[in-house]
Amino acid sequence: MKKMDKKVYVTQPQLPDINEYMSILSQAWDTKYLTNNGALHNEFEKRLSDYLGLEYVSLLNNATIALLIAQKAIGFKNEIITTPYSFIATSHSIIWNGLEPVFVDTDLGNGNLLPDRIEAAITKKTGGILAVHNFGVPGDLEELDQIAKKYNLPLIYDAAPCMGVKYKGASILEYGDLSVLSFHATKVFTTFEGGAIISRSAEMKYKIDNLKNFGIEGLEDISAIGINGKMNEAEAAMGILQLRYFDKNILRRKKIYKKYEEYFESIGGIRLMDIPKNVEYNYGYCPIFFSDGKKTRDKVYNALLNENIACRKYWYPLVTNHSIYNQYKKLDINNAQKLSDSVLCLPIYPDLKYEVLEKIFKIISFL
Ligand code: T4K
Repeated sequence: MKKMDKKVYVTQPQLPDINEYMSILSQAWDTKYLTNNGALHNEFEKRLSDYLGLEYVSLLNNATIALLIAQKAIGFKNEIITTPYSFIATSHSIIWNGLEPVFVDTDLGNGNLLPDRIEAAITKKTGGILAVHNFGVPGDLEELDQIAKKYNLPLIYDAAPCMGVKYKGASILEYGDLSVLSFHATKVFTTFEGGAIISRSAEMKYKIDNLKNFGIEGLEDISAIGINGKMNEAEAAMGILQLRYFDKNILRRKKIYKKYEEYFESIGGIRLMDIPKNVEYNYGYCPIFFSDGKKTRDKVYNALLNENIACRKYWYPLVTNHSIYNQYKKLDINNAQKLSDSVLCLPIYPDLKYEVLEKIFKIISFL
């Protein structure tokens, strides 16, 4: 089999003509205003809020800082119930805030926290829930909401991969007290680095905007121990540009995902994640799960790599299997372990060539 000439990555950002970007960025050149709530920042924030149909949007420099700020703003304390099946930033952010993560299990369908496991883990020490819309697909949103309300616990969603995802016809970001988006280069929508926090009130947005700017209230007044979480003008210009093409890009991703779906349905033995019918997905990831776990997963991973096609085992190892996490509390997390041992994320991005898909199918069918 002929190797791919050029390395194929698990993802690639979608970049329009650079001149289009430069013409937006030139505004910052004209004003020499590069950051600290510049005109492009404010324009992107407004356009994003309109696009999402959500009133309270704050732009940040990345989702990790956004997670730190969100937890401070909502008042997370003591122990935080969270998932072991995520990118490491989810649980790192809890520990960076001086809090203790408590890991509970996920479902097997799409890797989201199981509401009954969350409820069973709640104690007097519990001071918040940090759930993830894993791979951008929601879990049981209504039930999580009810549990958070019943126990009076703040609920934050790490919605890093969720730009554009809809649940029951509206943005998935409407759920929880706060939601955090990532605009990293590996996400469906990118501002190089970047992120956002979606809040529910003008007061909360004000608090978040204050915390992301060192807590500066006025020239001689600091009202909180803030941090530098600001999005700069170059990133905001990119955001404005990305919004122009975003819907088209999702459609192109969807076509690729459907090809994968058709192929895996035809061969059996490998399943894709559960995407509920009431979800409009952004096709940010194409994870497949192998019924016999690591054995075939690793074989396929190595065979693809050998042909210059780089896939990723998101999320392997499980967060709780890193030795630096030994000291933190985990309950029964068997499903999460199973997912971590059997997942492979295949390349998916708007420019991905169908010939690459054909190649991937051929490699898999030979094994
Ligand atoms: N919560 C969740 C659930 C997350 O998934 C993430 C981030 C966060 C929180 C935190 O968000 P941020 O603070 O980053 O905004 C990446 C990203 O660094 C990370 O943002 C992302 N999740 C995570 C899933 O993946 P790596 O180390 O796997 O990325 P890397 O550099 O290996 O890139 C993967 C592939 O993407 C490359 O093989 C090629 C392609 N690529 C990458 C970059 C950076 C490009 O084509 N262009 C690029 O500029 O972590």
